[in-house]
Amino acid sequence: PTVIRREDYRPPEWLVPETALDFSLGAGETTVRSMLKVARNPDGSGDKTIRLNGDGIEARSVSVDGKPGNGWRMDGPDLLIDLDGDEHEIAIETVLKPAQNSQLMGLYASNGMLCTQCEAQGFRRITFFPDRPDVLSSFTVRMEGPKDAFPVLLSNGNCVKEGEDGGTHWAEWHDPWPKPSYLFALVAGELVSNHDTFTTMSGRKVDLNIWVRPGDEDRTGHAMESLKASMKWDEETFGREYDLDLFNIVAVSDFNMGAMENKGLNIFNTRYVLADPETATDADYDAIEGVIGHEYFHNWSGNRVTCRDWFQLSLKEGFTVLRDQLFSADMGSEAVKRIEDVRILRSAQYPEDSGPLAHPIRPDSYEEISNFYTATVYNKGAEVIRMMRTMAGPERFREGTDLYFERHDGEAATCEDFVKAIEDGAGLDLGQFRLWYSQAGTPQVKAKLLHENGFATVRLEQTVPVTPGQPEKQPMPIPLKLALFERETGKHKGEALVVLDKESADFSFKGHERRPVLSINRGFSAPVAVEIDTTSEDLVFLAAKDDDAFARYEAMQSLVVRHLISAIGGGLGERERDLERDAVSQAIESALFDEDLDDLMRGELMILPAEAYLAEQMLVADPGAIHAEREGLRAWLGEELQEDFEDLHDRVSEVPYGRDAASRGARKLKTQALLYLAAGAPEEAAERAARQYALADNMTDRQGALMVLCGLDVPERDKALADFRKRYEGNALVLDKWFALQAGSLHPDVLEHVRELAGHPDFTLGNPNRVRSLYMAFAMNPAAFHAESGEGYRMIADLILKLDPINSQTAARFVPPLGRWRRIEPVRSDLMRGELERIAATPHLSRDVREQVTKSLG
Ligand code: HT7
Ligand code: ZN
Repeated sequence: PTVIRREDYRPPEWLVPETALDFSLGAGETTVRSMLKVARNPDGSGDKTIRLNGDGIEARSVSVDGKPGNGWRMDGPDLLIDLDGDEHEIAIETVLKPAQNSQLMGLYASNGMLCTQCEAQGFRRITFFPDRPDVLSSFTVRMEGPKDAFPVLLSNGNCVKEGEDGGTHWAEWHDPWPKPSYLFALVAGELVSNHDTFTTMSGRKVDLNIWVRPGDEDRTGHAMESLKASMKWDEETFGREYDLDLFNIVAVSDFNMGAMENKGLNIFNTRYVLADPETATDADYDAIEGVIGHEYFHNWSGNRVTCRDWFQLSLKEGFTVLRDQLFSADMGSEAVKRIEDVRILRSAQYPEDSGPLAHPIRPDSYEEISNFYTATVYNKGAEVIRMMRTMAGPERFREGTDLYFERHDGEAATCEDFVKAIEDGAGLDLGQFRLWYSQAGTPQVKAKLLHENGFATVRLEQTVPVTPGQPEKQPMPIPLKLALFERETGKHKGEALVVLDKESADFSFKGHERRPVLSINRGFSAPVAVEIDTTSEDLVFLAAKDDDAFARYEAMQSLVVRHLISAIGGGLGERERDLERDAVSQAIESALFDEDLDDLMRGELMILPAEAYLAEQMLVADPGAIHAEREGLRAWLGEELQEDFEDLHDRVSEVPYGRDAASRGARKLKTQALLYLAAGAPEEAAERAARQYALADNMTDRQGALMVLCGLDVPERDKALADFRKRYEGNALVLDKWFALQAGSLHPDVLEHVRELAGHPDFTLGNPNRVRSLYMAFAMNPAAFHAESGEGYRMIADLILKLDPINSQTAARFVPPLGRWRRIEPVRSDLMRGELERIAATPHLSRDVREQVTKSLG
């Protein structure tokens, strides 16, 4: 396999100041004529050969400076031409078959329309080009096609000319902003738009369109509101103004990821555009707001300043995730958003960091770049930048980002450029901090509180675990916010920020006559795992009293994690277990009745730590034991607090539907309460859930009730499932939920259900949303995936092999769950490894799957 290394970066030999593309569109066949004005790069080595990347395409003709010729050759998939002068014009014709493009990279057909996906290396599936992010070009795009099939023709920038000739029509688009090929986009199809406008801070009017299939326009209101809010927020918070007169978003049903930030023409998975209360949950609404914001924010962090090479991916993704997190926090509850973000980090990124695919946020090498669109690059990347913001404070951080945008506008930059700009602009010394970019692994911090002579001393020790290719690690600077609570008053004297930058250090605070209670990593100020030497009483105290919402949640989680881990390990006698369960029950009960809490936050405090997170706490995990103990605790709490949960469910069921926080909080609690009740007294709960299902006037309640019913072996289950399917006939996104609820359920027969669902007429491997809804929900369902028989592992391995030739990017995303084998008990571990070996032994694997499987076995 060819390994691409960061250290091998060389500037491009040739630049492409101008690109003109001419598309003759057809779903069966599309002809692309490109004209590239190329110029020798003064920073290159003087090589006279230009390398134009290609992938699965053939050149029908090539000419240089108007002369067709054969002075070109192929080098694998790439086209090479020797050029004598410093400037030339290269014309190339390629022919594509969009309807046959099941990989969904390059130009493809989706639901009758044509659309593109070029990041990271899809442009080379359209035409030959130096397909690397540091080659920026001015694009002019002409497209023509049958008006009945493709009434709307869109590309980046502005439409400068259009016309028609019989049944054919054409449009020419010009993007005034030079951009790398990965930001190119084209869409052609039968689309209708929700149109609005936004006036920027300098008074420019921008036309906004959200394009969808006819019939879907009524479900675009929330996306449009989110877009306008994003534009305003970026002006106010980061001083960034939009820079074109037009901003288009198109929703497509077949898409490998969430959305794509193409300049002036964002392309979205329908999932992150379409919503109304009847078909979208509160979580869907939040996700739409977050993704719309994310893609919009890329206009500056990604497009105006782009990446020099793909190793710098976190430069745009980590920063943009941080920006979208701050945006969502400002739009709703800051505390709840922080908790949700940490939950994602812990369940998706921590396992990555402790497994065979661990990599730094700026990787050193890759075989297939698509495999590096990871939680590490995105979410840990955001945490790393958030730490800089915490150390600098928001105002100085803003000075740093202003300097970054000013210095690098129009450039292809590096992570180092970003750090330097923050260092200079915010006045921080980030010398040692750069280790966060190069070292993988989640740092482990041990915290101990010592108390003597009125001094409280926080003793901290860090270790950074060994990860593949990184046997030795250096201590990292870890900014930790902490507070010391007086037991009697329940108050502290102010929060401190300490930076642990050595293997160990003591931080002393005077004026503590009595031993205080330590609250540490408040607000999750650093993406580390903290092991704190404290008592359950202190955790109960913090769970009830901490004034930092995240720390309060954390104390509750720690209390439960601590109990479950010792119970799973078999270290608790019957009596001890009951005592510990009592402590958990009391903590939950006090959260249920705390009048200072809003319901959204109350809902967070009720969520039990995920099984994947519990597994992370153990060197070798037994998924069966984890599942049994966690569900056992839930059932015990469900019985113990049955009346409380019933009262709670009754109370919140009275709250009418609205998009406000109180109403959303009520819905969150409704389903949380049902989950406990279903575990404690399944039959009674089934009735309650069926009632919630029947009375629901919104998808959050309906889906919540159905989720609970799906996990129970009761007659109400099948009835509700059949109703759900019929009620939302023809709505693909809701049908995805129907698949996912069954595959992700607690029902003992999930494996059988998934097998049956895979043969359902509505199931297809051609649509990534549908594949994820069935199989990712299953792979993330610990009890089913880790079935002792190994059938769950076999099912996912079979899927990978079947999906690989159809959509290798999506197939490769199913490898990491199997790659956890080293951290699983021996019987299951062997079965998991066996499936990986079976995949590895299969001929003709894609580069995507091969890289993930080889590394997972290595
Ligand atoms: N920047 C976008 C990445 C993306 C992508 C990458 C590989 C294959 C398909 C893809 N679709 C979109 C998404 C984002 O982070 O904004
Ligand atoms: Zn992004």
